[in-house]
Amino acid sequence: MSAALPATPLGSVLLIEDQKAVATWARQTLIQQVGCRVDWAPTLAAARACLEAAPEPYFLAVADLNLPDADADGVLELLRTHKLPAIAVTGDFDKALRSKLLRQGLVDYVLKDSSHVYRYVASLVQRLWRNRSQSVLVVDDSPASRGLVASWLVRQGLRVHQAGDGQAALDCLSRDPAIRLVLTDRHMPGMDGFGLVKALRKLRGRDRLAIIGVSASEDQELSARFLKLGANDFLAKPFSYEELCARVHQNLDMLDSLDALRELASRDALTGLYNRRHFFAEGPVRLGTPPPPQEQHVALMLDVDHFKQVNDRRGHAAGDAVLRQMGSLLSQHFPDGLVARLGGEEFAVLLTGPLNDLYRRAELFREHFSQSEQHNPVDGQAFHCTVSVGASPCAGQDLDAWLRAADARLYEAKQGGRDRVVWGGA
Ligand code: GH3
Ligand code: MG
Repeated sequence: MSAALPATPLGSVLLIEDQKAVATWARQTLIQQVGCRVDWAPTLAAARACLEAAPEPYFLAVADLNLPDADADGVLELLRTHKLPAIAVTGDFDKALRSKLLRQGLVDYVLKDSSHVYRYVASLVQRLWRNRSQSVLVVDDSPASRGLVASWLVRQGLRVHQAGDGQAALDCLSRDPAIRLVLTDRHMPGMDGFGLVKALRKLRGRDRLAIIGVSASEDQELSARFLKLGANDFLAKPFSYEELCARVHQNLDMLDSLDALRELASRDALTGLYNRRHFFAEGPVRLGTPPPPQEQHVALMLDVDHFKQVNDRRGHAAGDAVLRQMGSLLSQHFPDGLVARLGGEEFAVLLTGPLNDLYRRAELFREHFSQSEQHNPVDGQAFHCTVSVGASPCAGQDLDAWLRAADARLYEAKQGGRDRVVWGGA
């Protein structure tokens, strides 16, 4: 379980656009909103040069289809040759162009009809980047329609599983618990779409798994029943590529937003460590998992020594810097632990391993913290702090009793002169 917020490195986008002002605007929006690298090519020749010189393949192209040295066919040909997924941004649009773009396997197209266009493109780029790590499941007994929907979703960069009936879908979900969205047809042999929605909802709520019901449009009762049984959304057959993408993206966006909210609610803003709430929600899960043979669960309670003096003598900002340093060292030393700031200058870590190992690691952490230089961000002065640690192996299934034992050892460490680890049971 990682203790600090994960960073997501983003890929590079090739922006093909001949008008400098538009390209500048598009580039800025992509960088600010998505955080990706953007290379700009004003002509087809420049785009070809970028593609040949790029140290790593581009993740996506955002391409204007009318360039001084090429028309739409030329641009599409280059993208196809380099197998580069692309979003077309175009001013002229008609039915023929739409079917040509979709036939050529473009990920999407956007109409250049407002100043918001690149904000929309940026949100699409962000979605497509996230899709690379998202699994979805298409459930339909017709291999032809299942295959078509699956191929459209693959074009969106998603990892796609397929199943021919409800039972096969449940088996697939147990093999890949990372599946985030299920698109299910109504009529199937064995367990049908309604049965599948019911079974899925017993496993996961609407905030963890999105379900889109699919069926023929004439029967309005079908959509109502899908939704009442717990589906998040409904698609009436026949649907277009664009309609499918919009629904799938909306549902995945909703799940991502909920994940981000959950993540925010479980973190301490100052240190980035988990907060007290998350610690007490996850602690019992750890406690309930028996340790491997020869290993034990151990709780560490840690408290910065004479921390009030740091605040009083050097100011609150210096105190905050110490707490941030504590957070960063704890994450470094205990990436396998449940690490949290319980409040103020009090931290806790739940670890699992051979006792001798954990004892050594706790000592090593204490030593590293005492030796590391703290910096006052206001006057730049360097100073040192120490930390006291109480460590207690787990004896039973009561998290509070376990933590009380570690806290009693922490008290002994303070009484014994601070800057030490005291180890022992209740
Ligand atoms: P001991 O060695 O016995 O642990 O003494 P101490 O001074 O560290 O402990 P005490 O409980 O007396 O003081 C803790 C101080 O931590 C008091 C409080 O103002 C300060 N504190 C709590 N939260 C924060 C914070 O977020 N930032 C800063 N800068 N100070 C904080
Ligand atoms: Mg203290």
